[in-house]
Amino acid sequence: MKRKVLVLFIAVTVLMTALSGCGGQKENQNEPKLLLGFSQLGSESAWRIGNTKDIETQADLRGISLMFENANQKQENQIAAIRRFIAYKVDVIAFSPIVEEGWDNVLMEAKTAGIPVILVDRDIKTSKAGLTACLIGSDFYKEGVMAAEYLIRKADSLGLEQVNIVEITGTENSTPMRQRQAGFMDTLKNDNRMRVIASVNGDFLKSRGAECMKHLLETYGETIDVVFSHNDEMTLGALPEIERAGYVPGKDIIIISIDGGQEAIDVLKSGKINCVVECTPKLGRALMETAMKLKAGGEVEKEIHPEEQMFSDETDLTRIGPRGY
Ligand code: GYE
Repeated sequence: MKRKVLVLFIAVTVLMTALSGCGGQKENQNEPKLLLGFSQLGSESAWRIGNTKDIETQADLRGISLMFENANQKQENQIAAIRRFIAYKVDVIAFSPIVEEGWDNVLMEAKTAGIPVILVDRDIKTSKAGLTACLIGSDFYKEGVMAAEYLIRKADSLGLEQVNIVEITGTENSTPMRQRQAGFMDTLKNDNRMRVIASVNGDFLKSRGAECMKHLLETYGETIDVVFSHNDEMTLGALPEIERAGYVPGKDIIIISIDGGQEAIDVLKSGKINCVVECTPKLGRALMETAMKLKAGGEVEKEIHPEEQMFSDETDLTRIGPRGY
């Protein structure tokens, strides 16, 4: 008898579960508002790690389901991830393209599948129109301009007549590398004190920053007046090499960096970096809001650039709050 009651109880429970599933009410409550596929390009820097954390936090806050994939610095991994997002029929795809060229085919596939694509952080180059919905990222050209304007002021204040600059650049063919360089060079080109004596590729990595600096010091030694480094990681790799070679960074050599992560700001405060141009990784909120608009079929802004500032030995550094990356 007891067994029969148990069997009956199980049967009723199964039936009720099935019925509530058909009605769909319960399922809808648990269904995510939006399924977002995001391909991050890697984890090469504090900036990148802060960016990933911010995107995850902002998705969580809104109950957005994030399919996250890390491409470990390889474009082919990003292309494969985007193809998986298409096969999975996500609502919206977002990705931070490691380099600018080479995305046309996979983006055509997303377009054919009717899935909108958001570019996060970096831009792409394509001859086809309408492959992406928008770009959410920093104005890297402006960052390069701010770095150069600082240097002009610094050279004025020190009364320098000739300024030999070495540049350590980010990942080749990436938007921040191209735009930071262009903004910097364009701003300096009419100032005939300024000479960029070498430009070497450090791939946005601390280890490469150290290698590049070692090589630059061996080749150009005491003629180096300025290091312009495209990110904090490479700067932090370069500084110990400068000290090892017997120079005082921030005094013998002017150090200019970009990103503004906590570690670099602490070093700026200690005087070993002269200027840090901010590049915020906090793009998650704008990304989630844009993805929700796209899912709802709404219009979105074509380009969203966060406001950014500059920190340097010209300003009061005691007021800088915790950076969060
Ligand atoms: O400056 C660097 C990171 O694309 C803005 O990539 C980003 C850059 C950032 O590795 O630290």
